[in-house]
Amino acid sequence: AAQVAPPSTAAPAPVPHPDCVFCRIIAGTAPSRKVYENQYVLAFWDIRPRAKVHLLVIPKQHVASLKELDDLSVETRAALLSACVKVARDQGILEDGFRLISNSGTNASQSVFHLHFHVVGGERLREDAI
Ligand code: D5M
Repeated sequence: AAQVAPPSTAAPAPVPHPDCVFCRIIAGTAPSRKVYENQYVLAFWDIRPRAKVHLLVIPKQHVASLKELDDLSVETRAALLSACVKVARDQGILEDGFRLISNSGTNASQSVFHLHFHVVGGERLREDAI
């Protein structure tokens, strides 16, 4: 019988963006403290934590910000939000509450132009912080 390949469920290989530090973290050419990874997303500690727990969740496919969200596959979009909740649970901050933030563009003072969600908690957060 002819061999028929099963349908592939693998995500397409991410296309790294030149000079993007988060693409270098994904490629393994820049260091990070990873906490979770799957075929769509990566989660790691923020280099400048502003709370006891401060993680970043990013898509492996480079897009600059939420403005480009629709350029990501529906699987990646779902994986991003699920990973944020999963890493919060794994860090033990789900029950007491946490904050999920994505700075997008100039008015939000976005500083790294690879979409990322800040997962922040582990302590009482000020209303105007982060
Ligand atoms: O936040 C960008 C965030 O990214 C900021 O909290 C610092 C963090 N950052 C920048 N470079 C790194 C590396 N190399 N590892 C881990 N975290 C990093 P924004 O929302 O764009 O203002």
